[in-house]
Amino acid sequence: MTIDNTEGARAQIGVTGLAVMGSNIARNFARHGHTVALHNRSIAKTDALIEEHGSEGDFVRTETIEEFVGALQKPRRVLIMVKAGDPTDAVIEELAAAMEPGDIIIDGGNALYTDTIRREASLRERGLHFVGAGISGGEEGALNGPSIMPGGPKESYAALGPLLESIAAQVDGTPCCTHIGPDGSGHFVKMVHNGIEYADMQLIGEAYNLLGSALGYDAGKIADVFTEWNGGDLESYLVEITAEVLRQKDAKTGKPLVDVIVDAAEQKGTGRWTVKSALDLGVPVTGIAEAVFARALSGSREQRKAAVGLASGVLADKPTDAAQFTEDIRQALYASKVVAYAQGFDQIAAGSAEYDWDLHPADLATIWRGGCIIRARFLNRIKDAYDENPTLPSLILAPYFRDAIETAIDSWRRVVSTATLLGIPVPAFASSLSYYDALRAERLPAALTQGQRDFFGAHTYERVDAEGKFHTLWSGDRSEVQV
Ligand code: NBP
Repeated sequence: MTIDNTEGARAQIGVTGLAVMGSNIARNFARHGHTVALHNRSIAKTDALIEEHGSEGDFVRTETIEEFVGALQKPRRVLIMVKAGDPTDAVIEELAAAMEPGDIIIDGGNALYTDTIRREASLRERGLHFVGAGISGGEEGALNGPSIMPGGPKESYAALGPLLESIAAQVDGTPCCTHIGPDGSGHFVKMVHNGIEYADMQLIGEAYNLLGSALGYDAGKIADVFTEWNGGDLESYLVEITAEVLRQKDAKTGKPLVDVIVDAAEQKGTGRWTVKSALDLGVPVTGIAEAVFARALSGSREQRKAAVGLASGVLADKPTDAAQFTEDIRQALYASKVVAYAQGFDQIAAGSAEYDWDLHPADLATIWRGGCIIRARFLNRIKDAYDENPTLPSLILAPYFRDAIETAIDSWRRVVSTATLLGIPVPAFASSLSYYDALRAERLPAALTQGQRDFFGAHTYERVDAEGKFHTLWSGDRSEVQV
């Protein structure tokens, strides 16, 4: 049932799901002069928001879905900010029953993009617009300006875009929000964004570990290194907060907080989703995969406890030139980060081709420059690279990044080899370097793989000097036949 109370239908946007993300986004809308209808399954969160922040703007308190929908101007725009998964389906169903054709439902939760594709198709059949919007920036971003990645029907963006752009982060006068593409594309790029975030955090973690384990720096000194790095090419939100976390003292013990935090990293699943999707698409996202596995290994606490004391073999001496090794680590971090982003953008290109989304990498680099967790100075360089050549075969081949890696390559090799000789794990640094070496190799051992596959499974191979598929009669006279 729809209650169309025209007099009362004054809200430009409705937000349902008023936990931390939803209430901060609702406040952000209100602070930008929009009238916001509020709804939450349990009324307590709605009332708490109005009591604590009601003075920040124009809110409409509603209790039932019908009241909520009736409070909205047409076309009605409702942002769902509930727990991803079944709760989202339940809320969509309730809303869809109360809404009319042409209305817009936006899911701002961390939905799996295939769920978004399914939901969009089903709501389209009912005449409703469904927008799967990736939102990055955590609680703080939601309140003060997130990066927003809305997918879905382009025509709904005309009614929705200006609202979302008004609350998004702004960089150089450009909002960190743009229409991404059809159906699940917004949540897909948000997923890859999170995957890149995993890789970035793992690389920073490896740099921190090297500074501590190879150079003997304490947390405070490592914080200073990160602060210095943040003044250069590595300038980014994650590098900035790394210094802050490392500088934090534990009130109870007086030690650096990081030294009393259990070293087992948790994950909510978007990194894992990114890797699963990359496996399906056949895209090597080695940096992201290593980051997901590194978190899993860190969390295997019983196994790790049992393995402490295993032989390290003879270890090399620690580097004597601390300044040089610190610079080597900085270079290795930058080069590995370029690889992680290159792989993430490859996955976006593959997803775009698979689902016919026509995604624009330069647009993504633009809206990731502010508001989101991976915001970084070098996203400007990525935007420039794709503006110059939208069909770059790999980000690594853009002149700017090619030069950056050429500058970093000797340092990168020294870091990976030194870490190995010192017994310090650097899975993301090492796999990124191996990826780079494999990408630039003229010949790969895949020729042998093809020979083996033909031997045991008659899977055939191609020749470097002739067209077609070939098979060697391995269990016969070993002559070759064309198939
Ligand atoms: P949560 O993910 O903790 O979800 C809590 C909200 O979901 C509450 O409003 C709760 O209502 C509602 N809800 C649940 Br649980 N089951 C429901 C159901 N069956 N029907 C209706 N409502 C239901 O909140 P959050 O951390 O604010 O995140 C919201 C969304 O934003 C999630 O999808 C999350 O993945 C995504 N996200 C979070 C972040 C972040 O940094 N936290 C960043 C980006 C995106 P109740 O009050 O009645 O229990």
